[in-house]
Amino acid sequence: MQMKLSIVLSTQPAQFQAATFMGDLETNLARIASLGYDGVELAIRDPRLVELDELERLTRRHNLVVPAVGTGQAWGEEGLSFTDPDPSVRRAAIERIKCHAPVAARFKAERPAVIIIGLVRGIVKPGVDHTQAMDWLIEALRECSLAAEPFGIRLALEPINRYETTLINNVAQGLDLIERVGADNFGLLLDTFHMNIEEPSLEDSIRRAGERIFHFHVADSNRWYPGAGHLDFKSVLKALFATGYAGFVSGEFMPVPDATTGAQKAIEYLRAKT
Ligand code: LER
Ligand code: MN
Repeated sequence: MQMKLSIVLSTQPAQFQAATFMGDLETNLARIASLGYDGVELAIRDPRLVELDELERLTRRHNLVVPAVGTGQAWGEEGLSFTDPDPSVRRAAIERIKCHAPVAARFKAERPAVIIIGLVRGIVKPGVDHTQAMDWLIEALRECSLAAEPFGIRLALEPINRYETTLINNVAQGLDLIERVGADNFGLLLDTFHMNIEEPSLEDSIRRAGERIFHFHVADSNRWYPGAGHLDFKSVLKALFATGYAGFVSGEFMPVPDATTGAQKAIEYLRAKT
């Protein structure tokens, strides 16, 4: 069976460098579909600020599955996080993630859609004890996983490299966190760019994460489109599918030389690898 491919589209302006597509939704969704992608991963900072009916209409018109909704811009643009020392910021972050559940559930999806927990987990601010931050994180994840469950939605925390956060950088820490959160609908999103920095072996870590891999991001070692760097995608994808992973492989890379060219090169390269 052919691998299912999606690509990140930011629904609102953002500073995040690896939001591959950004800007006019209609044009970008048409372009993503015409390049041959099966789905689109929607980065939504605040669902209340997006025309959801229109977004849903457009994704369906282009027959694009929405396997995952990204939330990192709530951190990037507004500073919301599960581990901020200010309880009102933590509460706002939790409420924001909870309000993504009915949103993620309304789009076309082939499997339970995923809400991505990226940098909204926080980075452990100066003066905050790491153990305390972990406790806040676990509490927040329990509450959000429970709230997402009735919608049939799963949460996927992304181990993110050490230059972006001090909380959960690798798969081993992610699996530990899963144990502590103790919710069936809580798992991991693995991203080859971060893994290349943090994991001793991408393939071993993929095998270790196994059925807890709920979503998968691809970018090459330089965070350009797969094929532009030195990662061995044939081997990485073989390991991923050997775990039984049946979800989407989602392109999240810098728009180099531009979003369309990068997306086109990525799909050609990845299709040739499986
Ligand atoms: C988001 O998916 C990601 O990979 C992070 O680098 C966000 O900063
Ligand atoms: Mn990512």
